[in-house]
Amino acid sequence: MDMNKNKHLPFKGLNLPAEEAIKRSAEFFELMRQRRSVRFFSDRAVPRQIIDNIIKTAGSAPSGAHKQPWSFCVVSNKQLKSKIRDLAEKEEKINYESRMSERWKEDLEFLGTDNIKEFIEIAPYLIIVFRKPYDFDEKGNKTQNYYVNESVGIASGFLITAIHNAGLVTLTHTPSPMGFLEEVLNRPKNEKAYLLLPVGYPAENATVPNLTRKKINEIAFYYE
Ligand code: IYR
Repeated sequence: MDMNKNKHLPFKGLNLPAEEAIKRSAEFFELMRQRRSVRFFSDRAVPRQIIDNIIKTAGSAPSGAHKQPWSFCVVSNKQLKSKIRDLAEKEEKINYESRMSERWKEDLEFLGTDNIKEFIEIAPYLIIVFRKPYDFDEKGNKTQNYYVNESVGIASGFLITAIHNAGLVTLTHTPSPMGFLEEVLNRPKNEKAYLLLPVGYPAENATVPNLTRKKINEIAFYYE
């Protein structure tokens, strides 16, 4: 690799002693295994600074050719949230009534979901993640982005992790087709809605499905 093509900077990393690294990795797992997708939100206010910090965290994700092919729209306006709820429910009604197969609906039964999406109005913030298949340079010429789905998926993972780390909850909501989000938020034509994340505190009486996660031996295969 020719590192002189473009100047590289020295990098040391965190450089933790093994013992410390083991402890931190175990503690981080303990934190992350408590994350759940939550569908019942409180209207308790969330400080804007937290929202800024979690989005900065999402923006630190790796991306194809470092193109950072994402935008994060933050909606707290009540009228706009109501409008988004209304449009999301219209799509979800068609999804549940005709677009989703019987098998798909059976697979979702344990979640107890339907086309009613109250959380869109109750959560103090909605973060709508957009992916950008292409961009524009300063002259307005189209530029290419790479591995956009992978990049935006990773950034969304960072975002969800940051939300949980701040003691907040979210849900990866995809009221598809999501073109209405591009229209209602007046996004440029190179932005495609990717995920809708309600962000807030859980409702006092919130519940989550009783689910278990795959064990390490079901998901990890070591070649030693
Ligand atoms: N988008 C619908 C249906 C739905 C689909 C999947 I895959 C889920 O994991 C959960 C729900 C809804 O939000 O209700």
